[in-house]
Amino acid sequence: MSNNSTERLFFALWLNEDVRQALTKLSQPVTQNIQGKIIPPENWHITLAFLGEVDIPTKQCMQQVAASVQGRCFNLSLDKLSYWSRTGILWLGANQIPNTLQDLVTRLSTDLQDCGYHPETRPFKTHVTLMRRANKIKMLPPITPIRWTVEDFCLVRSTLNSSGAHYEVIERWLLT
Ligand code: 2AM
Repeated sequence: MSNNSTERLFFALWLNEDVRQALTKLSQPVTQNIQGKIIPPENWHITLAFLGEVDIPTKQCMQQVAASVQGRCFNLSLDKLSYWSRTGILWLGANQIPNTLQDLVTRLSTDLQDCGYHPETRPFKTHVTLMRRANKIKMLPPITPIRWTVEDFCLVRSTLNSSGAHYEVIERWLLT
């Protein structure tokens, strides 16, 4: 739970409008036939580092790290529709992870440790969560890849309201 002095935060790649529209067209015919919780398009993103509840000095430290990263811009082909049966997560991801993206994740998770961040022990998985608690899915259709030129990364605030999680981009850093 958030209180006045902490915020639930994560670093992410935030879909631009073109990619969001293309993914809306791609996902609607798929998710309408599956029972589960559909993640609304305005919440779609790729998490780079989940920070959890952080206080103001920690947030400022993490913002300084983000500003020092100086990552490179890259092309991502979202070409893999998949399902994790254990968690019921339906997701869109990429068969090829650009080195530039992996470098960005590694740099963030290394440098954020100076602010008290505990890095993921699992390898980074590029994914946009489309559904949670999805019922058993036997077959997923082939998809037309969505190309995305990723030009920035963001710090996002997560709050819970009666309809679920609400995400708000609070700062962006350009990839050049
Ligand atoms: P997910 O979509 O794969 O579940 C905000 O909660 C974002 O951070 C979600 O995209 C979620 O990924 C990701 N995340 C990673 N680790 C998390 C954790 N321990 N708790 C909640 N969200 C986490």
